[in-house]
Amino acid sequence: MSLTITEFRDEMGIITLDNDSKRNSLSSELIEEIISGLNYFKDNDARVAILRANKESKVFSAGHDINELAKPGRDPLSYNDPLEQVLRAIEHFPAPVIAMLNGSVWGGATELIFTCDIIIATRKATLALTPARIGVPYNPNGILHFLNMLSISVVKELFYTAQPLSAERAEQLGIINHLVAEEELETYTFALAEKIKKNAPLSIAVMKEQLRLLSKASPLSPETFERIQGLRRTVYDSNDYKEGIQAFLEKREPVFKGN
Ligand code: YXS
Repeated sequence: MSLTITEFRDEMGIITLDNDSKRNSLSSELIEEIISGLNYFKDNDARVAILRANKESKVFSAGHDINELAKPGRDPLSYNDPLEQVLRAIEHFPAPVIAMLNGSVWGGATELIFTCDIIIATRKATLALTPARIGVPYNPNGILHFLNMLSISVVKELFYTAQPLSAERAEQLGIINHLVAEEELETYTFALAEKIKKNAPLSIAVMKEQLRLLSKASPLSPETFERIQGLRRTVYDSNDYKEGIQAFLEKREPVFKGN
């Protein structure tokens, strides 16, 4: 049974997350469908792609599928984790990817949205960063995605509180490009997509890749990288990481003890 709906017409691809019973949580299966949809669009010279959920979905995506999080002792956000793969698929997709939001976004799905090129949302959209809620040590590339878009004080607040950011505040902070009324969301998004389609695709593709390369151009010495990995290991080896996952699966609030 498909977890997404993939459409392609007039050089525009649309991927609709369609697994509301599991709040569009980013399972490896759902991620595989997103990546293959993007590959199909690329093979057919799409000039723009739209990533959305169903119209009536209250949750755009609940983030990484917690059932699939690496067991304690292994890095939950390693380079080849499905979430990291879909983030790279969006970053390397040679045309703009527009996120169309009308519901709440959680955890790794918030990074997925930040990785998109343009965000159009209604007031029902909220964005939450949740590693501290689960006991996950977010990864450097992921943190850099947020640091490239926000002041460090806002990034700290989002990571430390794990509280959802309102659409209004996200627009004020420049995360959401356009905040529109619910009844206008589709027409506004498709109209913007049409404007992009009329422009030179090679120019856009190369500017998108330059923006990706320049935004990541922060040199890390091997020693710094290894120190970060060592720090992250103390977290994903911890009892708190185990407790965060267990609490979610048992549908109860976690009790973190700092070890
Ligand atoms: O019990 P059933 O089978 O009906 O399934 C429930 C939930 O277990 C399931 N579900 C998820 N399954 C796997 N991974 C998830 N992230 C996930 N979220 C939800 O969907 C069914 C309905 O969930 P329910 O009853 O809670 O729905 P609700 O409408 O009352 O509440 C919607 C949410 C999104 C507020 C709630 O489901 C929720 O808080 N979900 C977890 C959000 C979250 O903490 N996501 C972070 C995942 S970890 C991650 O993304 C990164 C690793 S990190 O943490 O580092 O950012």
